[in-house]
Amino acid sequence: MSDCIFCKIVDGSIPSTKVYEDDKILAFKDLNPQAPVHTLIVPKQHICCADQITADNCEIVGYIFSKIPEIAKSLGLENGYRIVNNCGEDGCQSVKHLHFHLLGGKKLAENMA
Ligand code: DGP
Repeated sequence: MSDCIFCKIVDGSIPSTKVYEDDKILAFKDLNPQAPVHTLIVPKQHICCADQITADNCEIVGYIFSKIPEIAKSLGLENGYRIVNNCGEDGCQSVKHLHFHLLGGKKLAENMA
């Protein structure tokens, strides 16, 4: 999508600090980190949010989760981490391209709401 920030990061027209990339997904450092390690993992295909995951496009979600252990290990998150997805207005999703926050590098707060 031409006006999507994360599509522009995927196509390289907006720079990012890449953590992992293959033909299907990209992981890059969050611009506004909320933890010592804060990486965003996005599908290269544009899916606007978790609410738009369907039987036709859900394979990429499983693929992302299959890669998370490898990405987490490369970031030194041997002691655990948190994966967060914000969806829609009440979920405070600010970028309308499906993404998973991978957070860690310290003991995270228990309260997520
Ligand atoms: P969310 O609120 O779940 O939609 O999170 C969007 C995240 O994206 C937020 O933590 C900040 C990050 N972000 C927004 N714009 C950019 C950008 O241009 N580059 C990078 N690296 N991160 C961005």
